[in-house]
Amino acid sequence: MTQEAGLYIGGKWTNPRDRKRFETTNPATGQVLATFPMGTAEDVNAAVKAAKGAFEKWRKTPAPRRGELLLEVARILKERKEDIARTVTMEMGKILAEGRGDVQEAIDFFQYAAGEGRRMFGETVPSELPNKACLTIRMPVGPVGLITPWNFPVAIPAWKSGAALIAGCPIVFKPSSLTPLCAAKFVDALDAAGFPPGVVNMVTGSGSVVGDGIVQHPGIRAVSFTGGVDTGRHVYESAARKMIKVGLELGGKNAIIAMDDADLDLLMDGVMFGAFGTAGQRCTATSRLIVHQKMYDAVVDELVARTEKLRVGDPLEDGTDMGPVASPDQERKVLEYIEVGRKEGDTLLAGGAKLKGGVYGKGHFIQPTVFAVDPRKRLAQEEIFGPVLSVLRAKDYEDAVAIANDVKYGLSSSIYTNDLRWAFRAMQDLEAGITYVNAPTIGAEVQLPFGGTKETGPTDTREAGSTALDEFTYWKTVYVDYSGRLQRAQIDTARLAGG
Ligand code: TXE
Repeated sequence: MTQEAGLYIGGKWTNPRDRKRFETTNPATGQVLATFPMGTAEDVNAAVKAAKGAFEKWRKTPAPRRGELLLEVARILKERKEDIARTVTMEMGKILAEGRGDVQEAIDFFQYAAGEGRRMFGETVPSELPNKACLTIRMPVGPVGLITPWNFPVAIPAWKSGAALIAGCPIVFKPSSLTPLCAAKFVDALDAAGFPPGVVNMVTGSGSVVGDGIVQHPGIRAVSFTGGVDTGRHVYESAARKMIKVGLELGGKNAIIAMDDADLDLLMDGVMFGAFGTAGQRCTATSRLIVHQKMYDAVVDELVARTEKLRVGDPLEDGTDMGPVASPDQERKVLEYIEVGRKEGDTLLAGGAKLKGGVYGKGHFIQPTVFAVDPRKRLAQEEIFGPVLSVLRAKDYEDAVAIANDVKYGLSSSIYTNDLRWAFRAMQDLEAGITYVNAPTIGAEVQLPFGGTKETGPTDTREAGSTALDEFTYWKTVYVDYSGRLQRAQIDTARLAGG
């Protein structure tokens, strides 16, 4: 049955009748799952107004108390995990084990962020003057906008909202129009936890009206965005005009380097998971495999054999390795890239076609695909965001690193080797926010910073980890003079206590 869902503003679900509606569908079956209102500028205004109204009370709620609400969200998500995980799988097509992982990541992050409420450290620094204290405290920036994509429809909203809420910032959240049902179920868990009205708000609708409206609204004091590079650049420019903080995470062209001493089985397990997990639609997906020439033939043989064995099908069914891509647009884009590979003369090693008929008849299923590619070709340079892996040959370590770094993105990276020299050099040499050793490019844990360099996004913000608060807070410096007289920094020279 199709659900009729609504907007969440000021602590209430509302379903304005006069809004146009859009559908969210299952990419495996074409079935319509729910309809949502196309939010308007008025809805954005109402949500920002509610968030502004809630700010004073929320920022003054002691952070450990805010943390208790976050723990409650984690508990509720745990209780609802299976239902939300199935919604993730039905709404965007990742296999059920990965759908459960998506929700688990949200639970993990809310538990982690709750603890930040009891840390939120500042610094105490000595003064150059006697009887004077100097310290720093974190200040919440105010209401914030959270704009999220469809590929982690629960985990990414959780990373952003968990950090904003513990910092003391009310949120106005706009989910991707491909996954509003996951977003609504996530917001429903926040609602059940009992945040004060206005602290949590969600408006569904188009990027150009709701997304842009949030970024440009004068009441929004920071924006956290995950999505495509072009949209991210636009958000960055708008945010710069308002001089507000902005966190951007815009994708990658992540590589695994396979050195000649790599353990072949371990490498192949990692490559298959990294390249074809979530049908390659992760910002950290392994989209390039750079192989030392001495290993190249053995790796390619094994890669082709394993890729051809992958079971593509119903993502809800046990035993399926890969589901559909998330939407008709995703399907079109991935098939276009496969065509680019053919036209540019890359060697197709496996897959390369849309799957049709039978269980595939109504869905967006694409064969897991492998091409042998030269480093400057488009398949080796551009983010495909689908189940297409490019294999490249390298002469030696230096050549492999040069190829790995020769792209415009810098999110995740990996090296498989048992030689400490290569492992430690790669940690320094790879231009990326994340480097794995003997593990694929995916698998971030919530207690560590997450983000990239180059066109993946500005390096001054990082989601997750102890850095998560930086996106939503600024530093206040406090001087407390308890000398009882005017003391002048840099001018007074008698600096003995009581002097
Ligand atoms: O992204 P968009 P899409 C990449 C990936 C994918 C491509 C397109 O290559 O194929 O982007 O995906 C909102 N102002 N990534 O179309 O359009 C939009 O409604 C403010 C990589 O989904 O960037 C959605 O909520 N917001 C990525 C969000 O931005 C706007 C994950 C992302 O949408 C807006 C997803 C505007 N003008 C896609 N226009 C990753 N880094 O993992 C749209 N939006």
